[in-house]
Amino acid sequence: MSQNTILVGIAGASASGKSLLAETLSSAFETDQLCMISEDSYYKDQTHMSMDQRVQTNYDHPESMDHDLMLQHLQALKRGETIDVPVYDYAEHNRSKEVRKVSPSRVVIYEGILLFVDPRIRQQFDLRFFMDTPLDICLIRRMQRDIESRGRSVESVINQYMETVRPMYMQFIEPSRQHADLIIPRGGKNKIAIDLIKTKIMDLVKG
Ligand code: UZR
Ligand code: MG
Repeated sequence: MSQNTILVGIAGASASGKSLLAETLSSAFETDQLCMISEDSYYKDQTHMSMDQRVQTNYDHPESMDHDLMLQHLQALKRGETIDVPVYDYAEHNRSKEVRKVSPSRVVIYEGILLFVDPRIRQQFDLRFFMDTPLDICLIRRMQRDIESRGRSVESVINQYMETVRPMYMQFIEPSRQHADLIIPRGGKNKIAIDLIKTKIMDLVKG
């Protein structure tokens, strides 16, 4: 690969529409031209911990992420190297034995709640976007998603929200928005914002 890989970071609250924006953008590109990686893949390996301990982990705190590995991967992609991205197992609250091989396409989009917190990580991105979706909308979407697809109850979603999701958002994620190049209101369905971002990425792709 002779041309540099363009690294795009999309951050914001849990259930703010990061994945939706990333997926919408990726549909505008050829599959071999763009790929997406979720920050969830970089939750730390917790094999040495019991299930009881794993449940206690604060998954909204920067310490829960293996940002060292993510930094290595971002640098490797820039050098044109293929990376082995861990596959996270939500049921086990742990990194699985599987990896996903990702070869550096022209554009790589990372999406995740804590991407702009660690200065070493955020500096790697050529473009930084922050989803500015109102927190009440995020909570409602999270409630629907976690009950439908992660087997949670209303009580457990509310408890987690009050114990970690909201406080960590206030402490780490919200302040990290200052590092974004563009703040996107109303979530992943903002058509004008999507068009502008698409155009900007295409400009970079053309060099
Ligand atoms: P997104 N998360 C879990 O619920 N369980 C895990 O084992 C790992 C992560 C949640 C995490 C965070 N927090 O809010 C969310 N909690 O996944 C981030 N509590 O994912 O950005 O797609 O919402
Ligand atoms: Mg997501």
